[in-house]
Amino acid sequence: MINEKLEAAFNDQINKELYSEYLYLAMKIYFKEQNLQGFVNWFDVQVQEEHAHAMGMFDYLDERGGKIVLEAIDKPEVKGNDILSIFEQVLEHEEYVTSRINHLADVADETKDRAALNFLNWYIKEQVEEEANVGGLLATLRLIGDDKKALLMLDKELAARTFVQPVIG
Ligand code: OFO
Repeated sequence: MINEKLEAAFNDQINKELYSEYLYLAMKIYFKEQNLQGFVNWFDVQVQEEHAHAMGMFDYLDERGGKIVLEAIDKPEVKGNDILSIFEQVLEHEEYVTSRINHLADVADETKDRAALNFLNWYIKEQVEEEANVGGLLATLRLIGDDKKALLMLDKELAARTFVQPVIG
């Protein structure tokens, strides 16, 4: 049986992962409007990944006999209105998610739940990858600047990204 405080922290993180899914779905709209289909595809994959992250925790909480409680998902707020500021927000958001995953791991540590800590290691590693991917993309976008041709080349590259169902835990 899972500790109540840890159960609440897992439920909170499920909500945050679903919010991430919702936020990336909202960002995808901008790229659809710009007709940048590679970016649209990148966000599609991102949306599926976030859904998988939420479901990984959902299934884990269930497996541990915890009570799953779904709260309302906040309205997604896309702050910027250009590619660079949207990706700055993506990085900022991933850094925030990292801090929440670390918090969840702290609660697992506090409650001496070694199994949960072991499970959460997957998410800790995933966040390193997420931040590195987005950070890399952001650096490329800064290099591209106003170069439309280079942007279209990047768009083509992003069209090749595919979703791979992660094996979590
Ligand atoms: Fe779930 O990793 Fe992004 O937010």
